[in-house]
Amino acid sequence: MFGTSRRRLVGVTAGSVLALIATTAATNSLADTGGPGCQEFFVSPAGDDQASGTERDPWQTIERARDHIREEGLNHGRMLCDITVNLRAGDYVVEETIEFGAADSGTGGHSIVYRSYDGPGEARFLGAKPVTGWKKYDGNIYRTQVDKDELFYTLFEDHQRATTARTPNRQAEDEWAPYFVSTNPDPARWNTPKWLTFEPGDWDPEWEPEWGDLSDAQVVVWSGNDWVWFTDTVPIQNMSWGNNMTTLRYATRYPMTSDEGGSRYFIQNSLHFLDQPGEYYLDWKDGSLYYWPRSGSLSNSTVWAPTVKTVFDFSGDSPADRVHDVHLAVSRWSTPTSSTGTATHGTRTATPVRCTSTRSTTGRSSCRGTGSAPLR
Ligand SMILES: [Ca+2]
Repeated sequence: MFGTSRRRLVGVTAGSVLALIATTAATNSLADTGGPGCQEFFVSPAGDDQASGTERDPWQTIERARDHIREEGLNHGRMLCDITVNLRAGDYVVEETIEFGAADSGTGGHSIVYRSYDGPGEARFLGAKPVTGWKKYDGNIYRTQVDKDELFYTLFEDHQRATTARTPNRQAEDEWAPYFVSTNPDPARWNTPKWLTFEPGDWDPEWEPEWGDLSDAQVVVWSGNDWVWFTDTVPIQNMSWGNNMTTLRYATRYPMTSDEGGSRYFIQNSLHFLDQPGEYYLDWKDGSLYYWPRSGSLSNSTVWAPTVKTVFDFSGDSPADRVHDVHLAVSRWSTPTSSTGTATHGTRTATPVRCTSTRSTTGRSSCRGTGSAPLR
């Protein structure tokens, strides 16, 4: 079902799934975009990369336009005006990060402009792909199969992030509370960060009718008692129900308890914890995915699984040879903002594609667009 690599799926964050086209790396006015004699190309989700790239015969991917400009040398030497790539309305599923290198730069003081032709927000680049094949499993819970080799760590229903099935349940969409708190029965165990002892009644032995049933489950804990600026997410290794204790597969960053008391935590990723709308459980052993839709039914909504961590990547060969004069623009319309200049709509809206220059240890300069638009 998923054609992408595990590498790209690891570490996917909530904000990285969708990138609306917005202005970034803009250094010049866009007032001359698309002027007489300037080359324009068209891309549409319904297009074909074997097409000619015209309005009536558009390409399907932004990469096809980028490659055409690069391979035909349209931006080599001194450009006489901007080159415009018009992105027609629709969803573009991004299965690999879209990369722009120094060879994709504008030249001669002109730019290559990739713009949402049909208006702000109409061309949407989705770092996710639909999950299909759902069938009713039990009550409100649906089930489907995903590729075991390409698992993921988050899920979306339409543009809203789902929650890994957990207990205790979140009391609100914008809160992680409430939590359990680890206990401290034996001061000799304060420095054993692989052992978590729980309050009797917090954990239910029925969660593990057979040995190992909780092997997919994880503890998400703010270890170190009252420290709040990080969490450890650690799989459960085994249970000792008689001692109200679990042994974690890995040590947490700090001890689970101290003389100040226990650490707050919740447990996640078990079918036993899937008991409210918006929760999902992924059985890593056989690739079964379970979800309770917020909408009540999957007939009118789409579930998305992430494909990439970074939607757009602007980079260069060195700090002195960076990609430049490439614009991602919200729309094709220009709006007068003063008597002396114009600005695209993108300069007046939030900028979901963030672009910052960094230098790696290899000296490679990069500028990454990490779609940070909220999915709602
Ligand atoms: Ca739950």
